[in-house]
Amino acid sequence: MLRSRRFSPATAATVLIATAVVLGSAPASAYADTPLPVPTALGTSPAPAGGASGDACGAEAPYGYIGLDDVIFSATASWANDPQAVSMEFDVVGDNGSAPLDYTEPAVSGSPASLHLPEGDFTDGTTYMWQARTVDSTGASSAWSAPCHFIADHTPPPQPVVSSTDFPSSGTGPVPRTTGTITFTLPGGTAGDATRFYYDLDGSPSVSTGTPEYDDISSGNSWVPVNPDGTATITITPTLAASNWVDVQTMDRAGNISQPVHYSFSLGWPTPDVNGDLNGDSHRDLVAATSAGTLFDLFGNGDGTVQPARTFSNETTDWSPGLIAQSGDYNGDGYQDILRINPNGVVVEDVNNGLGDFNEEVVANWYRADGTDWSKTTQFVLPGPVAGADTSNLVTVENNQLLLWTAGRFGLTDGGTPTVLDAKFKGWTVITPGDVNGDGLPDLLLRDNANGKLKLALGQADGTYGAPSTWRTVGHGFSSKKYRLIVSVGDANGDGTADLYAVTTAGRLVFIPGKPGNTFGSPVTLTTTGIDWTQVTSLA
Ligand SMILES: [Ca+2]
Ligand SMILES: [Ca+2]
Ligand SMILES: [Ca+2]
Ligand SMILES: [Ca+2]
Repeated sequence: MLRSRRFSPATAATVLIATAVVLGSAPASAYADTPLPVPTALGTSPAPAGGASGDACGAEAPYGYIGLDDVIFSATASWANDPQAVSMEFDVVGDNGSAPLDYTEPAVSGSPASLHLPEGDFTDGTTYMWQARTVDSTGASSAWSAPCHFIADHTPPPQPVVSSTDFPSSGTGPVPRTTGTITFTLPGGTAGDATRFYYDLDGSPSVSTGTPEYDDISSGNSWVPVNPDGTATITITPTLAASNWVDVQTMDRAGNISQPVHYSFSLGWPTPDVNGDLNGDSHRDLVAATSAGTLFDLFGNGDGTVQPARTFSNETTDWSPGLIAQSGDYNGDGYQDILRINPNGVVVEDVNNGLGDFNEEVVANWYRADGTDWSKTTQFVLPGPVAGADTSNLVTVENNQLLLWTAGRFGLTDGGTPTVLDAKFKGWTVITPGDVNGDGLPDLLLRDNANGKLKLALGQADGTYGAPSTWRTVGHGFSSKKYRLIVSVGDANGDGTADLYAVTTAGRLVFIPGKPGNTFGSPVTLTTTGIDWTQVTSLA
């Protein structure tokens, strides 16, 4: 009779509740030939941390911890049909004698049903057991699920003391780009329940105020595990001149974090890097942008060879569409920067942090007098500073004209109108070897793409280069059929002559050493760069 589909729902509910009381167990549904389903896949968000099972339920002791945060309980059940609106009942019971938290939430067959309770519903140090069951509108219910557990931990961990002999908090430390250590120490000589120190070097100051929150850690921060004695040591390479800082917060097993500690230290000023050196080791380096949008650094070894190409994961710029050029420090911090024509046809400055990491882009004042942009530029190079200067004039090719733009740290000068160096530059490539004749003025190499001749144009005191008729042939065999890309970063092997790097049409990077008298030696293939040179679209 209890399972009759013609039975009155109201009567059935009454009978079922009475039966449940009498029998002390959950009755079957009045409307299905099978009992209501027992929920499975129980879990909380956040999941309990630091417990035995490591799952989201906490089935077995020792139970895990949930910190200062709201808790979302979820459970799933499936049923064939739903004539009487099956829903999910959650029952959460603390071991501190407080009233159970019992709520019934809507449910959909096969999908998680959830209950969201605020962090204020939970008491620090209390162990909670919770279960779920399905119920329908007749009052019928399934058996309870197997119990889940967690312990509420609302006590944030202590702040660490920050110390460093390499980077002392008073006085002036070493020069930027010195690698050294900083130590975090918790009071009492023990980790307690602290698990991690989150830290950020020279980042935005942490915004935590008042009660520390569970999830205030910025996603970009690094972390180290806390040793049993409550300490951890990090190794860093700060790059800013003068003022640097580290922000650190302790995290405990439940995910609670301490208030931040702000540790500031002062460094000296870097000696400005030479042109072409992107990482401060005095060796000339290359940068290569690919069609996939990646920028690779190829740090020179000082002998013309380069190290395997490397990228920096924090560079989010899409480098694929634009031309890049290097030579000059455009923000005055002593580190060599990159200029780039971005996809909008705008010249931007990509700021080097001193390690070859260009993660900050500045839209500066590279405005042309006629109001047009740089989208028609087909070649884009920086010849290098006049001796004693930080920044370089700009040379471009546009409409088959070789153009000189006088420029400084803050962009184009002289009103943003170019000087035409050669009005018939079709089929030529401009290369920037720096000052090859030692007069302090940067010179140019010009390649005839078809016949492979290299010509030298000496820089003049007024910044120009003399008419093409004065360019002197200094090399042969450099045709574009052989070398798809060809550049110079000056003297890469330290013998006093400007050298060349080229990408062959077969997809290899070669080093071509300069020889006395402005001639060139045999190309040397560099085989250990680790990148596909057929994908490189711009080299500088
Ligand atoms: Ca270097
Ligand atoms: Ca710079
Ligand atoms: Ca010169
Ligand atoms: Ca050389």
